[in-house]
Amino acid sequence: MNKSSKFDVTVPGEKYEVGHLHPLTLVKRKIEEIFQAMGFSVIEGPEIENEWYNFDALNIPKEHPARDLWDTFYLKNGKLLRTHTSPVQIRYMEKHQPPFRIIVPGRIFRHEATDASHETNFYQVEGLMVGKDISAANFKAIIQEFFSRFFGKKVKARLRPSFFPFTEPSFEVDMTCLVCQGKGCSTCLRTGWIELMGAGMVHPNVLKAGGINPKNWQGFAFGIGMDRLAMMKYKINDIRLFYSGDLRFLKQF
Ligand code: 2NL
Repeated sequence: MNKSSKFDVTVPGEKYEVGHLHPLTLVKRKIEEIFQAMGFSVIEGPEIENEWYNFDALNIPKEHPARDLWDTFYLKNGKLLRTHTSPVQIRYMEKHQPPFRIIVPGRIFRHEATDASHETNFYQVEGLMVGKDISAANFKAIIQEFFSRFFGKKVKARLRPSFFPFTEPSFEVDMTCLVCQGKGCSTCLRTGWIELMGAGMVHPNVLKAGGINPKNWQGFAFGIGMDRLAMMKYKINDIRLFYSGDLRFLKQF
């Protein structure tokens, strides 16, 4: 190199770090892609809600414990932080007549103590499909297909009876345990199944609250914790890691 030259153009440039998407963003986008391919629209709505949209319209009784201060963050103006994304579905029903199929991903809030599986701020995705003859069998087929595409393996779904005020009948939904492929292991407590979400047929009172006549229409709804899905997919054992901002965690995705 010429000694009078100021710059050595052959010296490698300085390396700088490039950021990337958060694991929850990756999971949200994957969920949206899979449901959009099955004909669902992605809808979003406000995080600050009122009691009508968050509770009353969902057939949740006035004396229900979830309304308690321990579970809901109430604001000074009588509003609250939504505890699920269901209010967005109610708002959607008010403006659209069936048939429709939507998913609603979003941030939700619960006033509770945090630990490895609980956060006060987390993410959920709910789904709602309403039509002339939509049944629980349609739900089972769609969710099984969703799980298979999301986890990239053939998995089965199983419905067990449960209760939610906004669906009747209601189910807990289990999926084949991916650690042992359903053979039974310590993760699934030897059952071969992992509980993942809740679902059911939309309660007639909820359709009515959304301005839809339950005599003409029926449908299913479901709710999944997005953090929980991400934890299953990436084998993460503490929900708080998502919100820690810890680069040692984030750099793995
Ligand atoms: C759970 C349960 C669920 C729904 C959410 C829903 C919404 C409308 C009408 C009826 Cl507008 N249902 N959402 C239904 C069943 C279960 O979530 O445990 N999620 C983690």
